[in-house]
Amino acid sequence: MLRVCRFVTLAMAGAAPAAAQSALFRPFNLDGPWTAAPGVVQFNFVHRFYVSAGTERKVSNYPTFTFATGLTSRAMVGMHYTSNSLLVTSPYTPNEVELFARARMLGVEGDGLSVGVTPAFNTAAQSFDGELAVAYTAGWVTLTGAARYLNKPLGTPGGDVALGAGAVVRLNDYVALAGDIGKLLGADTAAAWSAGISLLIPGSPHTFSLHASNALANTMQSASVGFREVLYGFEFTIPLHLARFAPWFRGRGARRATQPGDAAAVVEMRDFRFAPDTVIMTAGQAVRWINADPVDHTVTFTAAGAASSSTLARGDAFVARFDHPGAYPYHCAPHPYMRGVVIVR
Ligand SMILES: [Cu+2]
Repeated sequence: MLRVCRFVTLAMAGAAPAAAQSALFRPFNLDGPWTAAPGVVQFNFVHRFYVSAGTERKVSNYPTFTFATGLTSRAMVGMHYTSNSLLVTSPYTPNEVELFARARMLGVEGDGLSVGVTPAFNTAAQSFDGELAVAYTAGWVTLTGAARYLNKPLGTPGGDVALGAGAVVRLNDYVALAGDIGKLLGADTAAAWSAGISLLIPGSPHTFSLHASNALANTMQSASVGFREVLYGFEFTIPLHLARFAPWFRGRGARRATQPGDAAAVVEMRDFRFAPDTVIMTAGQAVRWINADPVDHTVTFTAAGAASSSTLARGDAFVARFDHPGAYPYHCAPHPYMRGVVIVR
C-alpha cells in the first residue's frame, strides 16, 4: 500500500512540470507565464482556417509558428511567426513576426500562482508590445489573465491597452476544455475569443488542441482583435530536447552501439528503480535499459564518457556501449533518487 501511494504521488509530481509547457495549462490565445527549459526548443504550430460563404467556398489558412528556447529555468526568448497576417493592411504585409523575451518572475508552471513578463516587438505593426501574464492553477483548473500594452496597435501610432482572460479545465490528465477572450480597450475593434479542447497524446510529450477562434494568430496584437469570421483550427506542441539530436553528431561506432541485440546486460526501470542498479562488464560491451514503468524515465550520466538517453516512455529501450574502464554512475532526471552505476573493467 505504501508503495502504491508513493507511486501515485510521484507520478503526479512528475507529470506537472512536463505538462506545463502544454496546451493543457493555457488557453489558445493566451501564452501565459510559461517558459521553456534550457536545452529545449519549444516548437508549437497553430493552424486556423475558415471557409468563405456562397458557392466559392474558398479556404483561407492562418498558420502561426512558435519557436522558443529557455535561457535559464525562468527566462526564455522566442518568436511567433504568422505567414498570413491581416494585422496591418497598408502597406500590405502578410508576414507578422513577434520577437519576444519572457521572464517568469514568480511561481512554477502548473502549480499555484505564477507571473510572467513578456516584452516583444511586432514587425508587422512596427510596435513595441508588452504583456504581464498571471496564471493560477489549483487542481484541475488553470485561470489565466493578461494585461498588454501595445505601442502601435494594428500599426497605428498611439498606445493602447488590451486585457485578456481565460480558463482551462482538465477533465483528467489527458483532456482539457479551454477558452479565452481578449480586447483592445481604446480601439473600436471586436473582442477576440477562442474555445476548444486540448489533448495530451499518451506516452509522448506532445499536446494537441482542436479549437474555434475569431483571432487570426496568437501574437499579442492579433490575439487582441477579433476577425469577422470564426476560424477553426488546431495546435500541436513539440518540445525538441536538443540532447535527443546527439546521435547526429556521433561516429559510426557509437551509432552501432545503440542497435539493440548486442547488450551484455539488461537493466529494467521498474517501480521507480533501476534493476539491477549495478552492472559490471568489460570494456566494449553494451548495456540495454528498458522502461517497464507507466511513466517516463531517463538514463542520465553525470560523468563524461557516457551519453545520456532521451526521455524513455513505457516500453522504450536505450542502449549504450562503454569502451573505457571506469565507473559510470547515472540517475533518472525526473526522479533523481533513482540511481545506478555501470562498472567497466
Ligand atoms: Cu524516472
